[in-house]
Amino acid sequence: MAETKSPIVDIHTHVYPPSYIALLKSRSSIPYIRSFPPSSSLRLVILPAEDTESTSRGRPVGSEYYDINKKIEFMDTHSIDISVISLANPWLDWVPADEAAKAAEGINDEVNEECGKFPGRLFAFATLPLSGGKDVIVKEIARLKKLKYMRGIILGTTGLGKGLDDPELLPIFQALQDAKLPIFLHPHYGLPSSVWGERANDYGHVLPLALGFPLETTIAVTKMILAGVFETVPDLQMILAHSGGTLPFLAGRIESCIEHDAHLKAAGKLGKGRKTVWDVLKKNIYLDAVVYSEVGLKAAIQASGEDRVMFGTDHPFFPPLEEEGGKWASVETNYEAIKGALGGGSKEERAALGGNAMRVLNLDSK
Ligand code: 5CU
Repeated sequence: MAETKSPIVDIHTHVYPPSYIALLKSRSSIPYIRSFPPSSSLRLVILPAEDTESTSRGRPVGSEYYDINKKIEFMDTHSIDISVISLANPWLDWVPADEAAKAAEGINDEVNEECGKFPGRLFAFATLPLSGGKDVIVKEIARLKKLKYMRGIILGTTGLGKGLDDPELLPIFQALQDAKLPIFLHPHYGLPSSVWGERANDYGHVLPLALGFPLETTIAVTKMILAGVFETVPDLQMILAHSGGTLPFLAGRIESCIEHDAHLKAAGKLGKGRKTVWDVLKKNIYLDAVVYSEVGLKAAIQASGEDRVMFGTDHPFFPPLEEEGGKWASVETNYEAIKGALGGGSKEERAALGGNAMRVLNLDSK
């Protein structure tokens, strides 16, 4: 029997829908879009560390950030069959509390409609109205079940403002578990600028993106583990951006520090029933394959399992610096890492490229 071609699925790919772009253009503090004379070209400024008077202020922003046809073009260029799109950072974290419900409804409906223009090719992770408070968030989670193309939600690391170990988040995690909506956890805030030192502006975006983002994710998930979130909400499913930051590499150290902590022992937190970091990695966590090297990807696969890693691109971020047309080196590097780590043509490679995402995100049902 002829083998059916297995689809390639990109689970880490962003959009700023047109209404969000309009909002960004109306703002003058982060996040915002504007030009900086004498140049007339627009720049998108989103990261706390990049709002500086230098060439590292923001990034050029073109139609690839908001035009859904450009997403499809990019997918075709890179042989991607299906994309699970998500609003890019910083989502709706900054929206005033009384506007959050309406903003999330609007963005989620708009993204769902964009997916409907290309049935079978686009699905999405929704955005939560985090600043609106628990009731508003839980109501939106219930509404998401009625949006045809939604397959989970994207979340930053601040939660309701106090981090993901905040007990007030438990009903929200419970609602997501009950609705079978996985969390795509994505960094934005990095580490405090003081960590990067006086010459940080000389180094462009490298420090916050290469180190700040992955550490932010690692810290957020470690705090959830320490707070016992995965014992309280045992079937919560999370997909971690950037192969879990540094979590696969540091899991052993984190686990050892937990096991040797007298304070945790005295508080009765080391007893039977505790899920270890390894348990959480294998039962609650999926990892994207956006790590740009075979070494990092092998750590991710060893930590969570080859059935728990999923291809991603981070489009429209990391385009080639010179306008070249054609394929993006950032995407090709991730393809190469998957091939190198799992073997070209193997069933494990096919699973990482798309099979795992099809199964976990239920992408067969349109
Ligand atoms: O290049 C960047 O700043 C980013 C970003 O902000 N978010 C993201 O997902 N990837 C890259």
